Amino acid sequence: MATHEKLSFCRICMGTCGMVVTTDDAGRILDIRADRDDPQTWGFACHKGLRAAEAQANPNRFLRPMKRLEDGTLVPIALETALDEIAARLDGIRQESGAEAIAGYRGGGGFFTSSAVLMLTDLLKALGSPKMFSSATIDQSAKYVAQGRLGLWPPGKTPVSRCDVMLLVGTNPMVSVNPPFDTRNPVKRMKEARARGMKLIVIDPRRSETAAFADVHLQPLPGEDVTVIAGLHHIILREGWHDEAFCAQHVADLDALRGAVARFTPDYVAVRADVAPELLLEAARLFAQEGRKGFAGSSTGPDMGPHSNLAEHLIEALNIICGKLVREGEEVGNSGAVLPRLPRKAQVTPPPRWWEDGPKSRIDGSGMLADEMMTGVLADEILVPGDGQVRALIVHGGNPASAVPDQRKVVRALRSLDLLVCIEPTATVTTDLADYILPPYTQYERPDLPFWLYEQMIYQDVAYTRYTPAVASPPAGAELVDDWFVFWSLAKRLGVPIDYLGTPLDMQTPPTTDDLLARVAGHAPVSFEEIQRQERGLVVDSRPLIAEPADPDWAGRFSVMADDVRGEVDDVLAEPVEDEQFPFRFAVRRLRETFNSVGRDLPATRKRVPYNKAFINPEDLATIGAVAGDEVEIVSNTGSIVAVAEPDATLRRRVISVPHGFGGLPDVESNRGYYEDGISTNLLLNDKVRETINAMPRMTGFKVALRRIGGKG
Ligand SMILES: Nc1nc2c(c(=O)[nH]1)N[C@H]1C(S)=C(S)[C@@H](COP(=O)(O)OP(=O)(O)OC[C@H]3O[C@@H](n4cnc5c(=O)[nH]c(N)nc54)[C@H](O)[C@@H]3O)O[C@H]1N2
Ligand SMILES: Nc1nc2c(c(=O)[nH]1)N[C@H]1C(S)=C(S)[C@@H](COP(=O)(O)OP(=O)(O)OC[C@H]3O[C@@H](n4cnc5c(=O)[nH]c(N)nc54)[C@H](O)[C@@H]3O)O[C@H]1N2
Ligand code: SF4
Ligand SMILES: [Mo]
Repeated sequence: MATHEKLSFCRICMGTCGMVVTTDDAGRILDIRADRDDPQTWGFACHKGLRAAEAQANPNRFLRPMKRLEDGTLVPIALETALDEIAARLDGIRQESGAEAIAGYRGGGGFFTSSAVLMLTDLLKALGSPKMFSSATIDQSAKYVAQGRLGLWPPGKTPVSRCDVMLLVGTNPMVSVNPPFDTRNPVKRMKEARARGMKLIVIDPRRSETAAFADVHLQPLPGEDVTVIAGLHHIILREGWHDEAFCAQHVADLDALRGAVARFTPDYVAVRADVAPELLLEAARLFAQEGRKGFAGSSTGPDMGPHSNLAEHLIEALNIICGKLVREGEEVGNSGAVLPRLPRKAQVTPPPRWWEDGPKSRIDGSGMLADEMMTGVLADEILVPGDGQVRALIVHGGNPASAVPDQRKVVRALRSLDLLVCIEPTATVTTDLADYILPPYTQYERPDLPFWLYEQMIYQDVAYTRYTPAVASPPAGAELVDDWFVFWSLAKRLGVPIDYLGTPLDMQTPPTTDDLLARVAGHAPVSFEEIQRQERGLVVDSRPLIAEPADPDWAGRFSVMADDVRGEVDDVLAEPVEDEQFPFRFAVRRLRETFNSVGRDLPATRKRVPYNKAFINPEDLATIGAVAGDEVEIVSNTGSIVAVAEPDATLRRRVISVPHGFGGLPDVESNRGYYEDGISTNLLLNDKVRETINAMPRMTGFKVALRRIGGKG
């Protein structure tokens, strides 16, 4: 049989790695390799992306729509019949309990499907339900909260390639290939940046692959980012290292910030977060004084910890007080690839506090962010009786039974639903609970654009995008569905027209995936056909976009220390730091080989990572009398898990780090056990303590105890 090589790009993560995909005549993926001639990613690809052939042939893949019978067994069902039945059940629920009883959850698989990414939200809107949830609010939604309370700066931040200095807090982009670092071949770009003299400060309890590049590496206890960053503010303001002229023009309440950080002296930071005062001073000096261009950026470390909104707020406030933003006359990073190229004025849009208007959760009064409700209240929205109780959930490319704290409660909630529908390619702990499973085309089987929703949060220096056609075909006999087709078909059956990206969809004739992608790219400076023509993508507009001067009478200012923010600072100062019962802290971390719960069932991955280990500093391990391979128990105030200990000298002491995304369903006979599936770290978490505004649970930096159980069971 002949083989064919086609260019495409990987959509598992934000890396957008250019790939060469080899298929047979039937479109089966035989092989995949990184495209060395890719103009953006220069031959980079990782273990996950290189498993495309295995992923396509994964025996855990669903190849037909499935329906669960009364006795719990799953049987195939024709797509149109499944859609009829689902629509009828949604209609019944809508009539009995109102549209609010219908909810949606979008996970990573949904986010990375560019033609359909926002359409579940639009379907719910058309039905009249605000109950859209997503993985964003169990991730870094602190970034929305911080912007919403500080104010916005339209020119944005300096792209990585032009930074003199970077401060990275709780992020390991060399492995996660995630912002705030440039995601296009991050390792090579880091080496280049270091070679041209960029200074790097990293704050991470682990000497991560990213920290290994740092000039200064602070290794605080996890969960203390507020303490450490407030300490940096304290030093910078005390020494007068901030940008006074920028603050005078653009900041409303610098003195309030000064007051709020007064007690975060280097000594206080040392006692509380265990960071040496000299190192803190050096980090502050380097960030504020070394070069004008750069920024502080973060990811899950601070954004999943206690007081995550405040931590993120203080990180962004560092950029503001040091004037580390793209300034008047400077070039904006990405002027807009598929999002519109708009003029950017170097002036502050006052704090929009979006969540204060619009629908509120009946559970805790939390509002909406980016058209979504907060996933931290999803389980209660399902479980708590009353008007608006959620009875049906449509899951678009997500695995909430794995991803959402706390696992036992979420599983109970999902079980209690009248209807659970998953648009999902592979068997997961969530599909184990679903009434219907509609398997979609997987990445190489559909046309696509790169992840565009956060285009401007990815700090690249060009307005680049690319198109891929479908380069592979699904296995013979498969009946798959385009993600968007589910939403379109349900809307049609329920008689509600969908507005997609601001324009109504034809509800008689379905669009094609390319029609929808053309809509996504509707604001690009070049035509969609031109984007389609360029096999390796293109810079859609190479004219620099220069930040314009502020309007002369412009009154918008950043608010760096509003009253509610100050209240959170006081809460931090008032809370107890040590807890004798729980002397360790838990730290999130990601693995090279898996993507949350995705990919761990692939043979080559199982070989490398059969289950999730507990990473512990060797000296800590010795204090409990344990050695590598022993089972240890990790106990939090909510639950406990048992995992195999792996000594890890890159971790500071008093920290335990276990990757998430593992484990079967809890407390059921079908659970194959730790050595087959690992264990869910969400058994340690609860949704009782939630941050204000985004209801974010505490997923890192919480206190735990550790004890040895014994040898391998
Ligand atoms: N290979 C791989 N890549 C991924 C993913 C994956 O699962 N695997 N997941 C993707 C997703 S969904 C996301 S959101 C991104 C996340 O991207 P990142 O946030 O960069 O993810 P991590 O690699 O876990 O890096 C988090 C770092 O924070 C540190 N840390 C833990 N707790 C704290 C704390 O309290 N404070 C501080 N300062 N640091 C702390 C950890 O030691 C770790 O080095 O990655 C994406 N990319
Ligand atoms: N304890 C703990 N919990 C966490 C985290 C943590 O660090 N610690 N991290 C959190 C973070 S940052 C995130 S983003 C969430 C992730 O939350 P989720 O996104 O809900 O979880 P994933 O495991 O990434 O599941 C993605 C699903 O999408 C499916 N998928 C893949 N490709 C496609 C496709 O083309 N179409 C469709 N329809 N589906 C597809 C995959 O098979 C998979 O089941 O988890 C959060 N939960
Ligand atoms: S880094 Fe890996 S998972 Fe991410 S896009 Fe590249 S190959 Fe895919
Ligand atoms: Mo995430």
